Amino acid sequence: MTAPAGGIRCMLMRGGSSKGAYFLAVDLPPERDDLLLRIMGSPDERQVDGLGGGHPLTSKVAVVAPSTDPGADVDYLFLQVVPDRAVVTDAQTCGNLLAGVGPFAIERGLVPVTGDLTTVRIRIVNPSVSLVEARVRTPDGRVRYDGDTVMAGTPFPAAPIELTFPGGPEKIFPTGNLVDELAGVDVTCINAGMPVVVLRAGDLGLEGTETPADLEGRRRLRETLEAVRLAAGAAMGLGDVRDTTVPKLSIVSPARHGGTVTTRTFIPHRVHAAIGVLGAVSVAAAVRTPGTVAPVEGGDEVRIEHPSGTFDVGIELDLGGAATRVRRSRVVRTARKIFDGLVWPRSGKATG
Ligand code: NQM
Repeated sequence: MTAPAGGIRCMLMRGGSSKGAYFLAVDLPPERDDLLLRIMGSPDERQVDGLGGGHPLTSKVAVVAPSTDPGADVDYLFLQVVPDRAVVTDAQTCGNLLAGVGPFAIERGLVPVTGDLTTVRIRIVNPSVSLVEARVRTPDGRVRYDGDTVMAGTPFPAAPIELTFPGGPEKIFPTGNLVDELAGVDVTCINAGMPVVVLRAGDLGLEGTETPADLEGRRRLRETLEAVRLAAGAAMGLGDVRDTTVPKLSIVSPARHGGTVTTRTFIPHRVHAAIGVLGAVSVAAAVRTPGTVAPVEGGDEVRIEHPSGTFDVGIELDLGGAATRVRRSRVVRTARKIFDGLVWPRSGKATG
């Protein structure tokens, strides 16, 4: 196959602490995955021949379309393009790229501006359907990206985007237990929007404050975590997770800076520079549910400490042991349009 002569319409955006390529679904052909690999520069750990930044956090794609659901304005499909392998997976969503979906939908004319603040109702279509409301600053009839909101994991301030999730999956403890022993380690398997395995740092011989590079350099630790993850995939009903990016693994320890808990999160093989959005919602639900591996008493506000700062999650739970449910959660993110134009994929075939 050769590259299309005219290029493909694409917007590059920072969404939260991640970066990705945003497309309208109508601008992508049916043989989408192979095309996305060539656009992003995969498989190549540096992704030097494409838009990807050589890390899972900067190798992401959002596909947006008008929604057929009367309760939503747009549908958001997230695709993780693995940098060093010819893999595009829809097994997870991404709450960071989600921050850019509202602005993108407004910029592409899918949602009209309604005063200083425009609410975009987004239907997340993978891995299962859920709804979220994004409140985007739109003074002067346009998306405002500039602002004063500082977000850990991103060095520069920008305009806030409030994301409100009116609920979570039916069953946030998919194994039916608050604690499971998997591959010899006590863990809490939770999914309040992102499947996460929560482990205590002390059980792994860690302090919990190690740097991402230090953790990624520990071969034995990575082997243990992968054994736990594969067992968790089966226990959480996700099947064989060898080639997918879920579940994530969050290693928790006591807060050091006045927050609720310290985290280091494998996503699942690289260590997150901060923490994912829905990953943070899952960790917040785990720490506020008595009986998990890391319960921390407190109210609806959870401050998660991570390698580059803190992440605040508002979470309202209906507590009930392993039957606990999320009533509502909310986070504040920022996003920024970096580039809008046409992207030319390399020619040839990325797979096979
Ligand atoms: O958990 C990284 C990110 C994410 C996902 C990952 C995310 C989320 O920071 O909702 O945002 O865990 O793969 O972009």
